[in-house]
Amino acid sequence: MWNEPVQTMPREQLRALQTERLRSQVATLHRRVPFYSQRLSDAGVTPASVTTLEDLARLPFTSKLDMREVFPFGLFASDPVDIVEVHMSSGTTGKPVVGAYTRADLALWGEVMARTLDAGGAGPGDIVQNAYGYGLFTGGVGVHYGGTTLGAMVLPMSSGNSFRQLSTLQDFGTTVLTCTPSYALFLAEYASEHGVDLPAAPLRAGFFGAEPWSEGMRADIEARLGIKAYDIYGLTEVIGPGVGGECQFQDGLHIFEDHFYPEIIDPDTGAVLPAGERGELVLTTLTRQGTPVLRYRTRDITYLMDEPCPCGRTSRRIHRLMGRNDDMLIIRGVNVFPQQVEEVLLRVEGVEPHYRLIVDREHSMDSLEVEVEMAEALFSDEVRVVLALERRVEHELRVTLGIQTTVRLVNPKSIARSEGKANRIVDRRSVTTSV
Ligand code: DLL
Repeated sequence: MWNEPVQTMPREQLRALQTERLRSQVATLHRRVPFYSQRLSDAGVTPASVTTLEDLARLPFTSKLDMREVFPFGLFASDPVDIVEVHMSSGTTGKPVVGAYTRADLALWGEVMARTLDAGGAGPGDIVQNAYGYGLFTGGVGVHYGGTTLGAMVLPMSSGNSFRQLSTLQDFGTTVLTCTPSYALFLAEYASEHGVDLPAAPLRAGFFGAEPWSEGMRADIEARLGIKAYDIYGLTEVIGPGVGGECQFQDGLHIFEDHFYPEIIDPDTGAVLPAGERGELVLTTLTRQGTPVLRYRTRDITYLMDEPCPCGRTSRRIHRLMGRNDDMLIIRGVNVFPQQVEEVLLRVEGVEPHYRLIVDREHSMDSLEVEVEMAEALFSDEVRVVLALERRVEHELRVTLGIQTTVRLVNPKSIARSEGKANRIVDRRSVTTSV
């Protein structure tokens, strides 16, 4: 096991380590990040009063919205000169969320991702085909650091280009595939269309995450690719992938608790819930330097599993993610908020901000169709004008969201108005319901 002494540390010792690290992290945040010193003093907490892990419950939460307000540098706890890498993902509206890494943070990322891959049996001698996107998204680079730290051979493919993915897989005899679960299924279909027998290939394991998937989808991926499919979890705000992952027993994701402290809360009251009770996952970083977070509300729904795991790791696990309690959609691994779509529609002349988002899965790949009302003035116009406007909105959406959509203009006032909460999302993928 990678870093076995740490991963199998007796719980009491682990708690002592977490306590010491929490105290030091709170002191750093108080000293170095005005946003947090203000929040702590608003909550009447001094760093010296934080002496146990239970004290965490008195500390304020951090939300995605907070991050937006202090974009881009407001949560940096290190000198900008010590930051060597930055990643970003979509925020609720307008501004993205920023994660900044010092050299020590990159080493930490490599360490926790090495643990993630090792937990599913990957190691030196493996050929890891990394088809998560490289760039501002944390998936590609995070898995990459884990693979090289572990001593595997990493093929930095990035996402897309299925023809090349498949030929590389065959030419190199790839043994481990890393990508979103929907892309894994897409690749399986693509392979069978091209007469490639993946179960007969050397491929034996895959590490999938960045979007919701179900046990049913796991069974499908395992059968069609002839591999073991492991669930891996993480988020930009905390580090990227590497917050936790499944071991060979595939029963819950081990959280790397010596670096990331998990709590489950009641999303309405904020009260901390005991193991086994379903609620919102809240994470506190214990060792991050660049952008540490205190009680970050992930919006992800799950529960904590504190029974010992037969693998010997002493960390607590979370159940496979069971959905989110906000309206963030994840489309082909990219986070999309309806508000971002709305902002684009408000900007473009000729359309009204009355819309529906129809999410579907075609050939295992997510698609997003945006139905939007055209303005009255345009209603009588020629088809040519309407088509040009559809392409224009698609272009604007691609620039803002980073994904291709299909825009369909509909008649003015044809989208049902709602008297309460607008229900603008039709998600036909329904993978989150069958966990
Ligand atoms: O998706 C980090 C990542 C990359 C994780 C590659 C795993 C593999 P973000 O783009 O910030 O970071 O999106 C984070 O994605 O809050 C969850 O809602 C969702 N998510 C991530 N992993 C899983 C998973 C990356 N295994 C958001 N199951 C999170 C379900 C997941 N949802």
